[in-house]
Amino acid sequence: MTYTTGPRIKEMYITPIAIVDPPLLNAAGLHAPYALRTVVELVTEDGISGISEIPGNKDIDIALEASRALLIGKDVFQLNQIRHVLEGHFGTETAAQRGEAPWDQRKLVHIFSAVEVACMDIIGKITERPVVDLLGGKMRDHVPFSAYLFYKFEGAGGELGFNVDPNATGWAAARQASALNPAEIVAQAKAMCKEFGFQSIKLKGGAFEPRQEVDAIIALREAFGPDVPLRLDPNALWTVETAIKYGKEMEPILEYLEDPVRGQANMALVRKALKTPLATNMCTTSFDDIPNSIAVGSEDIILSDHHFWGGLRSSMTLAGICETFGRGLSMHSNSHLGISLAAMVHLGAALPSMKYVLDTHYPWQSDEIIVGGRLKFEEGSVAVPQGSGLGVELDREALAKLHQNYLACGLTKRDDEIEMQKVVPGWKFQSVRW
Ligand code: GKR
Ligand code: MG
Repeated sequence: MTYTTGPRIKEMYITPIAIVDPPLLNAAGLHAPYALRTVVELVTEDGISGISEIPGNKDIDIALEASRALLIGKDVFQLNQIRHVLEGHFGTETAAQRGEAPWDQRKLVHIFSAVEVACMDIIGKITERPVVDLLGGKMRDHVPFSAYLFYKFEGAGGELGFNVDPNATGWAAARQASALNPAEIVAQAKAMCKEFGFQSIKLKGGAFEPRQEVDAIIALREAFGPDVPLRLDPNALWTVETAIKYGKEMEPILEYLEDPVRGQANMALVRKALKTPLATNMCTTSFDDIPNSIAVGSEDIILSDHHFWGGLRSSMTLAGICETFGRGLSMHSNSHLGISLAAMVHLGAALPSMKYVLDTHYPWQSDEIIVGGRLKFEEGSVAVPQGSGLGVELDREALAKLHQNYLACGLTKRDDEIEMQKVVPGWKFQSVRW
């Protein structure tokens, strides 16, 4: 395609949305009936549109609004300049600003990610190439993901809240069932693997005391056998002593143990004591963290996330660093829709190696904002979307409906502690619990 006035950004649309999310439990508490996302659309002077999706948070939306004036008129190909200008305006953020929750709370990385992915979608459309080609090209056609199990209360989320739809069948029924003990976790795993074809399983821990979560891992091993890799993620709630004790017990059956303890120093102690590899999306979460990660040896695998590492090209830089220093690389996720999934798939397809299949929350979501509806999984994998750019287009009707959900639900940021307190009065987040 030829353009007459240059691929310059003319419009930026920022749309917060709320998507149905079931009552999933984690170290920080309980998921609200809706998870928040923000959809960003950039439009060039030639009317070419590029889209992206990031975790929703009112403060980040306000910061995005503040970046609009800096972005209008910029050439979408000049991503280095765009980043420089945004950094100049917002200043730099330290790794410490990530916060103690399982998810990242920095603003700048989210803004970079939103802007870069939308620009790359546009660049792909102009050059008639998929985003994966802009990242150096495809290493695989299908990107494999892991089942992502959660302890949960009975309920479907959204307007149904804790109620259930009695007519639901298959995965829709399992998705709303409770999972509060090893047997229910195994039932959830069977339903999810049957529906999506996953061949690896991750259990989100940190919800119950370690004995129960380790028993669930043992039950999964008995149900699925030794060929299905298993992972457990207590989101840093364990002490070093607890992690070593239960880590040793699970040594024969875990593919990796994710963030058993808080901080690089503690992770390094656990790593020295165990044969099982350690993975993280909590202790090494930014480029600033890399030197100390290498110095102390805090983990074997870094769980990248383009929303938290500042975009797709930064994630490729991280892949290079991991290769150099012998770290494995996989991908972290949060509740998300198809624009994020498409970006994850393009990135996953470009990664030089894929020893550890990627995380995704996608099975827990039922809404969608892309034309054609929800992306399909076959044998646990998603095919790289066809077409230029991200290969997915915004369903504007769905976007409007999900924006209405946002306005109606009254949520402005994720706060799992407050949600948990609605069920267990007085419940408090503890950064280390067991
Ligand atoms: O969705 O509750 C959740 C997870 O706990 C998520 O927020 C984490 O960031 O998936 C994540 C993880 O691997 O730590
Ligand atoms: Mg994690």
